[in-house]
Amino acid sequence: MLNMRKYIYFDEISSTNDYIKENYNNLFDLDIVVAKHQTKGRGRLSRDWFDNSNSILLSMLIKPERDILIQLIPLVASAAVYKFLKKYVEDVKIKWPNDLLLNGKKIAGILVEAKYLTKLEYVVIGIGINLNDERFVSEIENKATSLFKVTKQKYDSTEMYEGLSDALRNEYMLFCNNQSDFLSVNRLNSAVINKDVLLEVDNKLKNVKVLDILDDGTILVNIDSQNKSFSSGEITLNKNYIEKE
Ligand code: BT5
Repeated sequence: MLNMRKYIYFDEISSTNDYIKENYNNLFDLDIVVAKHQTKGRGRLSRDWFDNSNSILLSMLIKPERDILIQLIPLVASAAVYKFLKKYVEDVKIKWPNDLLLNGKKIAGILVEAKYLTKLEYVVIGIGINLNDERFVSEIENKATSLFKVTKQKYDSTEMYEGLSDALRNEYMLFCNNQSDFLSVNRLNSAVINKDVLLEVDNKLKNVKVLDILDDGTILVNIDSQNKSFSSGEITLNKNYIEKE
């Protein structure tokens, strides 16, 4: 059931994903937690998510009534972030499975985490979007961008939190009703389909050509002259976007 709470706000928190994971028993389906700053912001595989108190840091809790295909959730979130960003900028691309790029640089990342006991207990969708950042820490300065850097405008963070919350809840509810166009949004605006890229497979970088994103959320690539699909993996696009430090 959709409750009317807009979101739970913190000036500072370790990580909005961690807050939801620690408190999910006391939270409702579609509750959203936002923070101005995270002291332990995380990406996938324990990587850091950096912020200068200038970005959107937001997580949404899903308490599913029935099982959902979890590997589709990053793509549902990507479609929501894509639609949200397109209100402000043109050249938004989705780098499967969880990055949003502007002019080839990363403007947003998505971290989906889930807990299973006897069934799927919850899913947390965490989203970081660089908003008013004028510069970044040295680790990411060559590969990150913000809405400010591209449009030279500053954005009201409350308005942006609310806009992203609406976009995310809306996309997820459409997904639950089988009405979401998230797969076609991911395909049509993909940064990787029809590109020769590097894909990390078993800790090795392989040259592959990306052919498609399949209906189950996996990526179909041509690798060693064979077509294979992968459910997760790191893709490196070009010298502007080097995922491995
Ligand atoms: C992600 O991981 O891109 C997921 C990021 C999710 C962050 C949100 S913020 C709200 C919620 N609470 C959390 O604690 N996390 C979520 P991944 O694909 O693993 O990418 C991580 C990599 O992105 C890092 O290793 C850096 O190279 C790069 N990176 C870190 N901070 C960045 C930033 N602000 N902008 C662009 N790139 C960044």
